[in-house]
Amino acid sequence: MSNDSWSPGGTSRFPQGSSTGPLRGQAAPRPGFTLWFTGLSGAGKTTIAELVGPELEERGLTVEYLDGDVVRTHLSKGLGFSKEDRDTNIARIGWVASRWTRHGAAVLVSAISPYEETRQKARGLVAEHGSFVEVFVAASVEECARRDVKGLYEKAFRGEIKEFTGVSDPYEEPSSPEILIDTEEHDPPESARIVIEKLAELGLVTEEVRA
Ligand code: ADX
Repeated sequence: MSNDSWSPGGTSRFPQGSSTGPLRGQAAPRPGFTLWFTGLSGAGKTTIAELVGPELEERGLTVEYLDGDVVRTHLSKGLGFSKEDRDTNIARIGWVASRWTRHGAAVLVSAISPYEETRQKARGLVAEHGSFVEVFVAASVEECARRDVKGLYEKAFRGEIKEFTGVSDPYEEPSSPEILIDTEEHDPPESARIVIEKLAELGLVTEEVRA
């Protein structure tokens, strides 16, 4: 090797802890990934993410959650549900997800994210640093309205909430998600299992927790 500064005993030109230089004697950082749960309100995005998260932690991963409802009380406070505001919300979530992904975390995003093009932009940001795994959490409007966990569908049908996704606002289904879960067919634990199995297939986690 012409530059022997990386050989054992050599002196690194980079200060300890520099994010730009290799850290001698340490394994390369594990690439992170973002699991992007998209689907109607009430389809089960958050429920599944909250089951998958602990499974990932048990496998030694650092997990961060970015949930639309929560993000809208902080980073996206004040944004509404026009296309422009939803796009801004998703762009922000995508950007934060890409930063965490860059540091090797497993990021669990749960947001309706109704527009294909906007999800694709988030994918592009994350893919610069790690894997983007789109999870389409599918359930019909009728089923989500039947569940109506937050009582919002009833209001939307009465016209008391405008621009409500699936009722009076569009939802563009993902054209080629890595994972598709029909939550009318699978209960939450089964759905979480489907996600873990796919992550294992993609080589992002081990299927079983190592003892
Ligand atoms: S997104 O379209 O920008 O991705 P996000 O996931 O952050 O939406 O927020 C959706 C949540 O906001 C829903 O789960 C619901 O609790 C609430 N909400 C309030 N108004 C609306 C609306 N008009 N359309 C959809 N969700 C709404």
